[in-house]
Amino acid sequence: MNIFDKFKLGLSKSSKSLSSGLSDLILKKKINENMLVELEDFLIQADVGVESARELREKFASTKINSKYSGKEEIFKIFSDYISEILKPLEKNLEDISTNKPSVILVAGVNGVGKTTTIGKLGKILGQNNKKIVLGAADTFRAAAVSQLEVWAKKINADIIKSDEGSDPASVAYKALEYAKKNNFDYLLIDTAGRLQNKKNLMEEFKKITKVLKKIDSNSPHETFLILDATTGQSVINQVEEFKKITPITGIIMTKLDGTAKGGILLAIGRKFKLPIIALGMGEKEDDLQKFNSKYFSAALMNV
Ligand SMILES: Nc1nc2c(ncn2[C@@H]2O[C@H](COP(=O)(O)OP(=O)(O)O)[C@@H](O)[C@H]2O)c(=O)[nH]1
Ligand SMILES: [Mg+2]
Repeated sequence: MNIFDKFKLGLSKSSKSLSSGLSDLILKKKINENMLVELEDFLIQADVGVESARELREKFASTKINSKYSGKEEIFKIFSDYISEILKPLEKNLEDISTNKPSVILVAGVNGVGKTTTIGKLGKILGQNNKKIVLGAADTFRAAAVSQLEVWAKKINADIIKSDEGSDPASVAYKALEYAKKNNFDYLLIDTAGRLQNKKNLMEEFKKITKVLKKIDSNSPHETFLILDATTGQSVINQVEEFKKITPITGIIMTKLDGTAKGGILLAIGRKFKLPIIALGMGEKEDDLQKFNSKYFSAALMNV
């Protein structure tokens, strides 16, 4: 399967609901004020965000389209062009982050969004061309979190640095970076716990992790990726806002796009926060993380 096909498959639920909804609205009704209001409502329901819904409505209103004669593709293209316009500047190439040795990537996000799984998949991508990967198990809150990361380390042939359940996450991060540096690793990916309900603790934890990493390399962590679960809908907006207060975010990875019909949420996030988008999770397996590509995303979402 080529990469575009993977995007199409991963976004098929969203694409189906968005494109059939739009077809119903645009092609079966006359373009008038009522229809435009319906269109905006539909887009808001599809989780693209209120700003994007309004802008899309305006774009559509100002375009001279005679629905009788225009092909569906032509109309969908207006939408897919808008999506690329917003998301293209946010593409961030994974290869560009490898200028440090080791490059330290801290992974943040609330419980269950897919942090550990994404670290495994990301490690597989970054480990191509014999790059050496080590994982730091700094989610010491649950023993299961460490063993889950161990399974991934084996699967992708990476090393892992861990400690006992309940031990200090910052000390794991420190040990992991020490190890990565001494053994000439290319990437260190650090897993963290995501108890956002205890924001003060989480903030302290991130502060401490960052502080000890800087003792070894003052520029680290080089990246902090926030993982967002697309199936949780509008609450991801709140998660970005909260995590931005906790630690500087250098990129976003959205997971579980395969499990939702509301993949338009990526547009809402992109439009609102303008944070770089690194990759998209479209399944649970090791090859189910795709580097972000705005063209593929918009074309797959709009089914053009
Ligand atoms: N369908 C689907 N499931 C995912 C994806 N990413 C993660 N998951 C699943 O989400 C669940 C939680 O993932 P986990 O990595 O443990 O989340 P964490 O608590 O943030 O570390 C697991 O069952 C994963 O297999 C994805 O892109 N698609
Ligand atoms: Mg985890």
